[in-house]
Amino acid sequence: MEVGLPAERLSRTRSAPVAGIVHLGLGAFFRAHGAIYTEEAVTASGGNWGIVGVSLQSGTMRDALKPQGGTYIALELAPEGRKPRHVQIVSDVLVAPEDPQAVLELMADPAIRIVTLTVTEKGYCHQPSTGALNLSHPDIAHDLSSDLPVSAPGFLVRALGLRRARGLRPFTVLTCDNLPENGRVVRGVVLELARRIDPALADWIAAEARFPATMVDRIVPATKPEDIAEVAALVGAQDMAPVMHEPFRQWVIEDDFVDHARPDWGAVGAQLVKDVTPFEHMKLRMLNGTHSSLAYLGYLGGHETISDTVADPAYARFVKALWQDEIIPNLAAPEGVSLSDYAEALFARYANPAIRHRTWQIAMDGSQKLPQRILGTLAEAIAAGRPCPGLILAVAAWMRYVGGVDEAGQPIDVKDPLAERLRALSDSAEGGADKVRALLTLREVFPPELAAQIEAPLVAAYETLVAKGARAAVEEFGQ
Ligand code: CS2
Repeated sequence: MEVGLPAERLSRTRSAPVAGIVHLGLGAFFRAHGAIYTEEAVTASGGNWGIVGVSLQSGTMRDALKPQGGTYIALELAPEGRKPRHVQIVSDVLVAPEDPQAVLELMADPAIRIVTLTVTEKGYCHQPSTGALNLSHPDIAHDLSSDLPVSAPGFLVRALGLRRARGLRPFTVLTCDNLPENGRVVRGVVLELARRIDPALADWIAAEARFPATMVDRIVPATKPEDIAEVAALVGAQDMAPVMHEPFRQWVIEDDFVDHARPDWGAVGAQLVKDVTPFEHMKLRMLNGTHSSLAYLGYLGGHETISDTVADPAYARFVKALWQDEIIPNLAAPEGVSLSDYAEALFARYANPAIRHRTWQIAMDGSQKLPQRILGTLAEAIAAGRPCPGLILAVAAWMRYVGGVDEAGQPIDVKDPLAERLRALSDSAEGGADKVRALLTLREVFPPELAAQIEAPLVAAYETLVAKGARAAVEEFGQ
């Protein structure tokens, strides 16, 4: 018996608009970002832009949201206080593995004009270092031979195939994942898969569908059991799937939609632009690049969250040096943006003590994140003759982390699609230098030229981490 929780369940107080959007991968991030922008856009300007969510893996989200009519609380966490909002734009949730045909029929419904996605980096089934579809991925192998798909690219291709067969217009595919040129990546994997299934379908998609790029930003830590209790106490009803988020949000969208059909996101603060690339690079390298660096070095140094990590003066100095000395000099600012101001604002966001964003959570899936977050900056810096010792230390910390044992000799729960291979590579060698060399052979992550260029400083950084520990290495950094 849970004590102190209200018995009443959260419930819908107004109907959702007719659905015009299907969202694949209904996790916390989209519910705290794209869903809220969409609800506000409909309130501001109208339109049939209700959202039906699809879970590609399990029924957990559907089981939590259905009894609440698809609604949930988004709790804004600012240093000065909390602000709940009852989000009601999601009308239904389907679970793809239970009934893939129902998901395809939904995506082929003429009322659906946009399919948005947050399936994480690994959900695109591409090679992170090249962007090409990974044909040996088991889900892709499955989707090539079955018309009931399991992967996100598979659902997009088969649903577009149904629309073509029925004489309908395609939908716009709007990716909201943290990948550089994310529109081009999703277009690439969809076309490659379609071409192998039906070349005429691929031609039609290439000519008629649209894959705008986006830059998405809001810090949304995974919901914890204590958050559920906090929200219940605050709103007086039980919500089994609330989302916790910071006040800041940004959404930059390439304005290229099939038949110009989209919600009026521009009315509620989204930026609709011709070229998203400079915004994506800025965000991925300055925010996500330092997030990952702080995650590995912070975790190894014994810090549980990002705000704890940057409250440690050694790490605060370190992250500021990463921005000023290593990342900004290799970045072209989007028009009208000051990168130093952006860095300052990022620091304040990281320091927000109300956001408990675990270093362990951000450390997940590093093999899929490192290339666009850190290695791109490194490659360009080396080409320009600028060393980046801080980013090298961060990559070394990732190598320590995926070795699976922390500085106190305790196991690390490494979550990564390549976790087993990473551990095997690390374990295949005895000393630090050989471990680094073994991990550098991972072609999914490190292009050969870059691997050769960073090997020596990486070995040195790794050995420092082993000898002194992450906190001391960060403390000594730059002195
Ligand atoms: C984080 C991101 O988990 C992670 O890897 O770096 O989720 C980050 O919080 C968001 O991209 C912020 O917009």
